[in-house]
This record gives sequence, structure tokens and C-alpha cells, in this order.
Amino acid sequence: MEFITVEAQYAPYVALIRLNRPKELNALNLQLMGELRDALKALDADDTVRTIVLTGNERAFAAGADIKQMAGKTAIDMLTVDQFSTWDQIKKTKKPLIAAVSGFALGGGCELSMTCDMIVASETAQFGQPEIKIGVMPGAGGTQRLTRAIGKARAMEMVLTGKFISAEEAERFGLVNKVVPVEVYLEEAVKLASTIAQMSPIASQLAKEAVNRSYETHLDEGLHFERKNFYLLFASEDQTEGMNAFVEKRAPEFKGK
Ligand code: DAK
Repeated sequence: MEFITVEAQYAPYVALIRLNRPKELNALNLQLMGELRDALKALDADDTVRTIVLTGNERAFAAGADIKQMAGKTAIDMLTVDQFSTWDQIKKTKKPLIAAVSGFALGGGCELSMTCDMIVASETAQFGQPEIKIGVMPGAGGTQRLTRAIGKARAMEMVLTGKFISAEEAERFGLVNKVVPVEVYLEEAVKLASTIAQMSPIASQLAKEAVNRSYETHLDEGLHFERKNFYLLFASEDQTEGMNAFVEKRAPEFKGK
């Protein structure tokens, strides 16, 4: 891996992926995205990992797709390079994925943070979809996920003017879970990931899938999907353990079975 680093056991059951192209503000070139896709796939298959934290550095989570790499491309180049399959794979990650964002989260960087399940931001984080300023528009979910997260009026303004919003605004608008001082943003994200890692990993994965389904379907179908996942959990040992532990007044020991 050249442009990311991966620590599968950064904390018990918690993996950490760092985007690592600091000079380019973690601009998301094709190689970096491919490495990220492969790392997520491997961590998803690793039983010792239950939650994943994705971060950049203090200055930038990611300043967007690599403009220098895209500048000379034609529409057919963009189509045939099939970037969508890489982004789709990230969306398919089954384990809870938490973005720890500091500094710039712009364009594809903002979209990448929104593809994660939750965002912990430092006070210095800035979110934006500035593609309009370079003659294009968001292409990796920005017009859809941002609109669902913060509402049409605010999303429209960000997408059409390219203006950035601060971490404080992002929290107020419901885009991020929590804003904390820059010194502790990663620690706080790992804390959140560790809390989730203490739960049954089967339950967290099915619950994540059901919450995400609410974006993609109407209410009745979403409720039906949720119910099926709920019933399915009764096939897990973790369900028996969790409920017995409650009855026996002890802490549960989840095994992911
Ligand atoms: N691409 C390439 N290089 C970048 C970059 C980017 N997005 N952002 C920054 N850099 C590079 C700069 O060119 C500079 O490199 P050198 O000149 O030193 O070689 C270095 O990082 C430091 O940046 P600055 O010198 O500009 O630093 P400043 O503090 O002055 O400004 C800034 C920081 C973040 C405000 C500024 O760099 C900036 O405006 N960056 C561009 C932000 C942007 O427009 N982002 C949106 C890009 S378009 C899709 C998937 C994804 C996408 C589309 C489709 N599919 C699946 C189909 C996504 C598209 C985008 O994200």
C-alpha cells in the first residue's frame, strides 16, 4: 500500500485506515481508491475486526478526487475507468465504518466521509462540495447523501456555490455525529468504534444494513427488511448470550457467532 496505512488491531477489534498522501491533501487518485477498496474488503473478512475507523491527517481528511489526474480525461475515459465500482465496494462494507475528519473534507473527500456510517469531526474540519468551481458537479453521491443529511436548501447552496461549512455547522445541520477538539478527534472516533465493537458484530452489521436501507426504499419495505434482519438475529449465539446475560445480570461476551 503506497497511499494508505492499515492497522488491523489499532484497538481491540477496531481497525484504523489512514489516507496517506499528505502533500496533496490526500487527494483521492485511482490508486489510493483501489488500495482503500482492497483494505476494506480484507478488514470486512477479518474476524478479529468489528469496526473500522477511516481518517486522514490534521490538515486534510481528503481534498477531493485528484484534479490533476482527472483534468485531461474525456467522458469515455471516465466511463471506462469505472470508478463507480470502487466507490460501490466501499458502500458495500458490512462492518460499521466511522470517519474521523479533521481539516478539509471536500468534493470526493466529503462524499467519502458521507459514505461512512458516522462522522466524528475535529473543530477544524471543513466540509464542502466545490466541484462547481472547477466546472463539474459532485459525482460520488454528494447531491444525494448531502441532501438527505442536511436538507435541500443547504445542500443546494453548497453544491451550487461551492461554499464550505464548518464543523460546528455540520454538527448543527446533522451531517456529523460529534465535534471535538483537534487533539482528540481520532481518539473520540476510536472510542465510538470501541463501544460498537463491544456489541454483537452480527447484530451491528444487520442493524447497519437496515438503517442504510431506509435511504433506499419506502417505509413499508424498509420496515419489512428491518423485521427480517431482526428475526435473523435469533439464529445467532450472540442473541442467546446477550439476552441470557441480561437475565443473569452479567456482562455479555459476544463471539460473532
Ligand atoms: N487534487 C489534486 N491535488 C490537490 C487537490 C485535489 N483535489 N487538492 C489539493 N491538491 C494539491 C494542490 O495542488 C497542492 O499541490 P502543489 O501545488 O503543492 O503540488 C497541494 O495539494 C496543497 O494544496 P494548496 O496549495 O492548494 O493548499 P491551500 O491550503 O492553499 O488550499 C484547498 C487548500 C483544499 C482549499 C485547495 O487545495 C483546493 O481548493 N483544492 C481543491 C478542492 C476541490 O476542488 N475538490 C473537489 C475535486 S473534484 C467520482 C468519484 C469522485 C468524484 C467524482 C466522481 N466517481 C465515482 C465517478 C470527486 C470529484 C472531486 O472531488
